[in-house]
Amino acid sequence: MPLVIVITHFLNMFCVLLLIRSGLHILADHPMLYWTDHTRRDNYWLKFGKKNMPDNKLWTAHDEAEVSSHVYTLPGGGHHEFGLARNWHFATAILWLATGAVYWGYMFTTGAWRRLVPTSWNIVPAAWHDLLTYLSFHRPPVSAFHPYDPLQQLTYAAVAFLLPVLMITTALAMSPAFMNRFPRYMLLFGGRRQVARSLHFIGMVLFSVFIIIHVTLVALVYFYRNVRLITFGTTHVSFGAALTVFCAALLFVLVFNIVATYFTLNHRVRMRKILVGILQPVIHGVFGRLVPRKTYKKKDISDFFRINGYPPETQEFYRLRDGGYKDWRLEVGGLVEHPLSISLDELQAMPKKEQITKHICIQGWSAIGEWGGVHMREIIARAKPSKRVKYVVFHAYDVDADGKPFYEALRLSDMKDAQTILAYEMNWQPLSLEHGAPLRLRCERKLGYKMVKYIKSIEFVEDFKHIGAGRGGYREDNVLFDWEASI
Ligand SMILES: Nc1nc2c(c(=O)[nH]1)N[C@H]1C(S)=C(S)[C@@H](COP(=O)(O)O)O[C@H]1N2
Ligand SMILES: [Mo]
Repeated sequence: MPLVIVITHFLNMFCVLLLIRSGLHILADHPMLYWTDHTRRDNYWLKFGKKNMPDNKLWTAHDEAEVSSHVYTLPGGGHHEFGLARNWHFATAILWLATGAVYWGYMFTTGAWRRLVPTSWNIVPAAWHDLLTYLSFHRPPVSAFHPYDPLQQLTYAAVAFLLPVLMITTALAMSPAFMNRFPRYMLLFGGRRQVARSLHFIGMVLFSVFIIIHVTLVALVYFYRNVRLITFGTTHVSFGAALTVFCAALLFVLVFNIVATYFTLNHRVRMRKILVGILQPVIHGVFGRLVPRKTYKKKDISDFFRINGYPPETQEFYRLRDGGYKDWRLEVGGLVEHPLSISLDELQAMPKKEQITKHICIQGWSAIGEWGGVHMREIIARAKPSKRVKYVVFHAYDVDADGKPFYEALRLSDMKDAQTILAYEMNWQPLSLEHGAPLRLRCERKLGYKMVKYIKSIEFVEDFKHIGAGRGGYREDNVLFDWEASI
């Protein structure tokens, strides 16, 4: 075994373990899997949570999240650490992809792929024979391994070449930016993001089953030989030296996982800063160019649309609501030439844009709805932001128990998308209280948490460091979500 195989094998194991642990935490935040994008509370095919949402009172998708153990999941612990779980997942994915690129590069440039990818159908009966041998608790003779026996060769080929393709293709299909830009690609999954999400989960299960069987067999079948190949790539080395390296590597992985979990839970903000520092340029660089364009038909509209974020409970908002929003004004300010104060009637008199789009919540659920409103381009054209403006901040009426108002900052460039609108209508009805009355943002390249409901004002800024905790949004400040929100 050449050294690059030894090293990439180790890195792969290291990454896959982190990917599984962080992935399970992500799943715990919405522990239901579906085959349809019209996710309801009863049409999942698999559910891990025990929570059932009541019929008689308002609940949110947030209420459905489960707490996951920090032994099995990274970081685990409280509900909404899962923003950090996502950051771990994506940062690890980058290392895993790089490892895979080196491994595949080596395999295909040297012809080593021939050791794995079968070139004759004879391998099938041979693998079957192998399987029967293992099932009868025997092992094939050592001469059958050159370097792998047929059953090993077949499974390794699947795990090294097919499973990663499944994981990568399904991962891409879950990004709102990617999904909305490449509707044809989505046809691979019947146009459904939840199919990709479910297959991504099944791929993880296959990986896990493989790991369990693989590790068991490595330990039971010619361990003396295996441990030398795993560590030094050769059998011409002492067993003691091989075992030492082997144990040291495992210890490193174990300690890394413990430290990573501990550090993430106890230094959440610093951990976010490190991970987002790695991720943001990559995510913006790759997904930031994808201009959304997918729209749906009237018949595609979901009959059920989850809610996230309760309606504001302030006297100020009650007064506006009870007055039918007659006194509500959209205040537009910040670094603009023309500050605006627009009533709902005035907004409704402006050119109307309608779109039927798919909503993706960071937690995992989805739904399709019609949105009618005013193009953000229209507001920008009237307010005339200064050249210095880089971000647009949407301030909302809802305030949490600590008195912190909801807000989110987005790039000015995202506001220019054809699908970025201020919606006062959903499914051809005035926007309901639950879904963000009187006005909410739709920016279809983003995850749901960027689409601020109950809008109070819009502020054009050069930087958002002075707002809230300075991380560019309420969710970023309080539950440490990433800022880009396009994957
Ligand atoms: N003002 C405000 N806007 C908000 C939220 C919120 O809590 N407050 N939640 C966000 C999240 S996480 C999602 S998924 C969507 C949900 O929109 P919906 O409730 O209309 O389904 O709104 C977003 N906008
Ligand atoms: Mo969300």
